[in-house]
Amino acid sequence: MPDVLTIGEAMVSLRSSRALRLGGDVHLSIAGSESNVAIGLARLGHDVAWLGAVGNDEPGHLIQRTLRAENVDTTHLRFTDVSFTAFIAFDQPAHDITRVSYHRRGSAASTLTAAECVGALEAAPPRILHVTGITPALSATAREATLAAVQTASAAGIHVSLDVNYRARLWSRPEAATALRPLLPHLTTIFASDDELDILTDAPNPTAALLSTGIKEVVTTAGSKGAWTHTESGTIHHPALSVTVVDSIGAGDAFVSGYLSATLDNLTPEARLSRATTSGAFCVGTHGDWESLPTRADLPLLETPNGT
Ligand code: CKP
Ligand code: MG
Repeated sequence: MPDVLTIGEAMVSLRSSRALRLGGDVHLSIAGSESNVAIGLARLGHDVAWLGAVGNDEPGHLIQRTLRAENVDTTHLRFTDVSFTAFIAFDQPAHDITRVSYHRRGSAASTLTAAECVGALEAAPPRILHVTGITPALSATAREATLAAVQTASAAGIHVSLDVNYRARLWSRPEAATALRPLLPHLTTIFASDDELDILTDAPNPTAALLSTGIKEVVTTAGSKGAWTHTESGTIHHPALSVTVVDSIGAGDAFVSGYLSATLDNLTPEARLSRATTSGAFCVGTHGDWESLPTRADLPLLETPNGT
């Protein structure tokens, strides 16, 4: 039984230290929330598979090769000839400003189907299924695929985790609400930043309302203010670690991978938040969405500052 299956879109990423229109050197890598989480979990020693579709092109092969190198199981990676691998560009039009542009409409990942997600879950049921609110924004079939995956997993008693990850460039908040609210009855854990909860519910006390639907825990983050886990037994808070932030993109995924890792290790809610916060702190210290994610041996370096 694999520990985790994640489903989503992985893209090739181009990173420039100035405005992209000026040309010059770019750093080529991969990006994508769900594959970032998969890499984070694999680095922490878990057995994790990523499901997604990529173009039968060089970027698609870069994604496969990178995930394999990071010990992520790519059995469920599908190459398609009908569409291309998406790309994401990160450039710096001004000092300290990272601009993100997507080139993903009609991409390979938008051909994701319910049948392939359900098939993967049935062939090798994981302990946790992790999805994000990005995938249903890609296309109608990707939306159906996400819903079918969470329905199948929850019916099989699998822990289902959703990171809301609202992306204003992909859809409006009402569109996201329409697509994400039907997922709620099937979820075990929700990750959201504090300004994303109103996408999931109109209730004045969103966390209480979400817990009353049977969701076991709602984990909220607010950057440097730290993170909270809300359960029926109450709310606990964990402060953010004090580190120099170089690049915060990917921090949410790092946080999720640390949290799910500690969940797989059956740790307490406090310890889950602690590992999540530590993973997030590793991610923000350098450029790149996933490159600086910690291994298990790395965790104490930030848990006990200066590594002492
Ligand atoms: O919420 P995060 O900053 O952790 O997410 C970053 C990822 O998938 C990044 O890799 C990017 O490609 C994306 O989120 C996205 O689609 O925006
Ligand atoms: Mg996020």
